[in-house]
Amino acid sequence: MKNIDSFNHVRGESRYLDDIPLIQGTLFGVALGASVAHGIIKKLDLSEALALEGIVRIFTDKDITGENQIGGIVPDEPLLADHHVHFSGMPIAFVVAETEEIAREALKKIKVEIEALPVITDPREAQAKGELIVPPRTFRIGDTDAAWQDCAYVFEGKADTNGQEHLYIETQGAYAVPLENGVIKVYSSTQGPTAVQRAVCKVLGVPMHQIEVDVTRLGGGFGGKEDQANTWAALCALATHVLKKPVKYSLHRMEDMAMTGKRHPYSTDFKIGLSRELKILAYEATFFQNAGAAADLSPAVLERTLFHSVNTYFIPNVRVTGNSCRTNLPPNTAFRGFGGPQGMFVIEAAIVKAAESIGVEAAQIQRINLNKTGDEFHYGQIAQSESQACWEKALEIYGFDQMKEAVGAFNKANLLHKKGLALMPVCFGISFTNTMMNHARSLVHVYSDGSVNVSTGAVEMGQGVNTKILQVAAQVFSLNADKIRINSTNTFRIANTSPSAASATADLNGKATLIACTEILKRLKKVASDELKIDAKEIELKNELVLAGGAETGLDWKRLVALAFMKRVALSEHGHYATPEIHFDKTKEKGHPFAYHVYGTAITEVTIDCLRGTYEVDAVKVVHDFGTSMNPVIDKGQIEGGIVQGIGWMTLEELIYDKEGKLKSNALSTYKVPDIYAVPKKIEIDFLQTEQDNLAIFRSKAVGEPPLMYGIGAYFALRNAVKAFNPAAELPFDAPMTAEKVLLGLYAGKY
Ligand code: LUZ
Ligand code: MOS
Repeated sequence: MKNIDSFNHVRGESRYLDDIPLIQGTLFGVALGASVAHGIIKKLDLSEALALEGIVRIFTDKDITGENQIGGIVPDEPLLADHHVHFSGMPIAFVVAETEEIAREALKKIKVEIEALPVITDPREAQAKGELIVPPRTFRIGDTDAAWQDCAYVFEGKADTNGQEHLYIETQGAYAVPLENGVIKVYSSTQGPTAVQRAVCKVLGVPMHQIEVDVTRLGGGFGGKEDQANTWAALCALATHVLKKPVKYSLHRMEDMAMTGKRHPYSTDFKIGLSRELKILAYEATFFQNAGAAADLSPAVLERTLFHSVNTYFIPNVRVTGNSCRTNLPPNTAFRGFGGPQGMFVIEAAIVKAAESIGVEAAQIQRINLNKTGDEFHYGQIAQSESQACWEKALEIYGFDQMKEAVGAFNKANLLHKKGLALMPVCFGISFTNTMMNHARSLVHVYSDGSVNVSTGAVEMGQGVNTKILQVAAQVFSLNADKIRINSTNTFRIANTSPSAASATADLNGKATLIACTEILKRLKKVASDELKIDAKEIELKNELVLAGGAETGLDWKRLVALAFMKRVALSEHGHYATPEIHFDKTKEKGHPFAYHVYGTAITEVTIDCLRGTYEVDAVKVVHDFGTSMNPVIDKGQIEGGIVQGIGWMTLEELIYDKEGKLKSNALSTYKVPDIYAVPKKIEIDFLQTEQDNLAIFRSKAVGEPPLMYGIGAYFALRNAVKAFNPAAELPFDAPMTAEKVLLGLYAGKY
């Protein structure tokens, strides 16, 4: 079954926020962002801007009718700056005008004087000055202090990863429309309709039943719209609340890049100890997360870094500590992987450091330390592992030994081009780490004509979740896809949703849909049983027909539904699903936080040009643990996209803030994302289909985030290629590995 949106997408008919037909009288808002990263607002002169014809109003913090607060986990983020600005791009004022052009014209006429204060951009500096968002957390197992003595090898080092711009194709935006009785309908490009509803209610000072948030689909989210769609929705809704007019704001790309947070950069110290047989006996890491100027989701992101800090290895003695450091960057936020990739990069760097120092291949250390079913993670959960299965299958089906030989032969034969290989095993936990967020609801209506309409809390952002939810309803009712529609995501239909995030959306909302459909099916079977005078246990729906004991009954879906309606049987159901079994005790930092883990192994091969430092990714070959994929086409697309996005983070995408906290890489001319030339020449994906039961919908494991981490393999493959040219190069673990860094590495120490 292909993605149900594919037809509309290729015809340009899919509707995004900016495609919503405007209501007469709509006004247009634009936010004014701070021009410095830290300072005190001394003067804000709006007079010249207000004098422009067509300006309706300029909102500042003084105009907020409720609370000037949009912080989620920690209430530390004003919607509009009061006296203080904390990051460059922080919204100071919201201009509302009759046209967008006038609003943008007015922006230039606002006079702001800000007295600059010292700017911190480095998380280690922030930590040293006591600027932490929340107290540090430490996860541990065993006793690392005692374990070092048993180690034949101990290595220490530092590993840094940079941030990443989400670059969803559809920028952030919102459109607020007044309904009657003070109700406001907010169209928002958000992964979290309820998060938007909460933020709007807080800022306006109104109850949640007054704010309807509606989302048809997003042109990408990647985590950037889990929390950070709130700002624009709150600004538009505030203006609508005060002016009683529809207000829209759809951000320009450069505004979006400058004002919104990104993946968190991290700087980390590590220490790894191994036995003579290369078993990792102990591992320690201290993470310095660059949270930016406010908490946003940083504490949760940091928590996932700690969870995934040993990747897919079993290590008996672990102590990992995370610091969430307050700096003067825009608040960094969720990004596909949610801190997991940052944690995994460090353990992989530690393994490579150990391998290079001992003089063995990293793959040797990786392989013998892969976890097995029954091993305990440092946070207490017992692994149900496919780690070795994925690894061994990848080596075998892709002929890793031959690949290695071929690369060796190539490197012998070529002076100015070198190839590098790396293996990247991955293990990613599925569930929100915050246990209370793991529930969802689905509202299923069967109409009297037999057509079906499903609403859930899932937001379609290109990942295909609506297709999967439709498949659930189609399978339970045994209907053709064309009988089923998936509604927009709407807070008046489905309440208290968790954001579409954590790779868990299809599982949570799919299971709620399964529950609702199964309940309706039970009633329909009862109707058929009464009508046919056959035991309900004998009744089965198949291909829109009602069968009894496998034989046709003359009753079909349409007639059965009509009959049920005549008999006044409820044809709607609201299903609720909460993930069972999961729990986590933060006082002990132990528990069973994940419904299950997703495993996989990627082999990456790259070629570098040793004159220019440029490179190509020749191939990424993966064995991925899908459980039993319910939609191989969509799942393959997710893996391919994840790999490319991960490679981008690890190689090309270089986020640059200057010392003043200003974003220099603020457009696509200065921030390089993967294009068609940068994607691997070859991507092969093998489905590890497993039979044992799991908590995924139809046993089809979550696929959104795990593949991003395969991209980490590209970093280490490039490193190996550089070493093939210049074995003496001292290369810091400092991602991304841009062409510039490759070039510096190739000639390091040579001239
Ligand atoms: N969002 C969140 C996430 O709020 N909690 C999580 O655990 C998570 N994990 C991955 C991606 N987004
Ligand atoms: Mo996400 S990083 O699953 O919003």
